[in-house]
Amino acid sequence: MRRLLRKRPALGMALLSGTATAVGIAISLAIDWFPDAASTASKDIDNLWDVLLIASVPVFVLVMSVALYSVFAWKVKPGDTSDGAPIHGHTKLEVVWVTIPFVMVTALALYGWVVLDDIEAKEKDPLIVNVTAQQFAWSFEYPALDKVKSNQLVLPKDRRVELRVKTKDVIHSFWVPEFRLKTDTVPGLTTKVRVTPNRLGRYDVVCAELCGIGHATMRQAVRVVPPGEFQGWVSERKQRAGDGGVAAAGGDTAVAGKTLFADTGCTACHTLADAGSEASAGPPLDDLTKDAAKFGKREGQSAEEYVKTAIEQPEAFVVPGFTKGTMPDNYKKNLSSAEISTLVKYLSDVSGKETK
Ligand code: HEC
Ligand SMILES: [Cu+2]
Repeated sequence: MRRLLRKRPALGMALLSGTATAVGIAISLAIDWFPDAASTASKDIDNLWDVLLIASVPVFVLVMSVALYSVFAWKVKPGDTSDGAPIHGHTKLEVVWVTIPFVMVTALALYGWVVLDDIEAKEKDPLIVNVTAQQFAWSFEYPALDKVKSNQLVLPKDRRVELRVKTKDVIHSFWVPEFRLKTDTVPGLTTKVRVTPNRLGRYDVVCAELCGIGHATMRQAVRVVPPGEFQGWVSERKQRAGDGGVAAAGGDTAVAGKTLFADTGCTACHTLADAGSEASAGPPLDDLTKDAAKFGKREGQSAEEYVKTAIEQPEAFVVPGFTKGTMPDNYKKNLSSAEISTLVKYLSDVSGKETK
């Protein structure tokens, strides 16, 4: 190889670069870049990604080969302090290195545009979901389904969905990696994502734009369910909003509270032994009764009133040692009053008990 490079440098370089390109493409295609595909857009986007990789590797190898070759072939001799030869360009070469990238980039942009146009296509009668982002939580509302609200995004399989995404504060980014779709949430604008989920399962919606101290906790469940189950879920949500989930828990407020505590995402920030959560973005709630008595008295509130206010208006009193604005202040809006009383009852009961 060395002799070949010395005797016929062009042929040697071509052989080396060809091999590097083949190996590079093989490696980049073998890597499993994305999680399971769960929407009709996923396949198109994965193909687009592969084409981009196949197009990028040769460019990378070419640029690196020329750079490395130049470094070694025209290395200065020790003691040589003379200037390099004055060079005034090479028209043919310049035409080539402008034209080829221009054609490549244009072709790839066109391909990308066709794919985007395709996956964003409007379809008749989509299921509309209003998505609201705020530091540091997502909330979902189904305007055509009696304005059912939820902290989980539940979607029926194989139905076109239009997500209308807004933010109450800063820029966030709505991203469900399995759907391969992402949109920024921009103050003052409503951005849209159209998606047809086509794989049952439980995924996460994550915030993909650093948005403040609780950014990493801005992660909630997305469930794709069979259409029949979706209908059931909608009626169950309606019923839960009415009675705080007590009937669904067989009349047991403690069970209803525990379920609500987990489903609403409180477990993402609070430690509570009874709910099996161990998070530390917010104060541990196992000793809540102590705090409620101490801080509640200061505000002239009963313990239960203190807990209710802590959930409905977290800004009203900030537990020392924690940052104002970390706990989402949308629970009053997104939970029904029955659900909030279930939570208050549950937290007041469970934190009074000695838990292991
Ligand atoms: C993103 C993180 C986060 C989430 C999610 C969250 N909290 Fe909090 N929570 C906090 C922080 C931080 C504080 C302390 C600051 C404050 O008082 O506002 C707090 C304070 C509290 C307090 C007062 C605690 C005390 O010791 O006085 C209660 C009660 C509470 N949260 C209940 C809940 C419930 C119920 C949920 C779910 C519906 C929830 N939190 C969801 C972060 C969170
Ligand atoms: Cu965010």
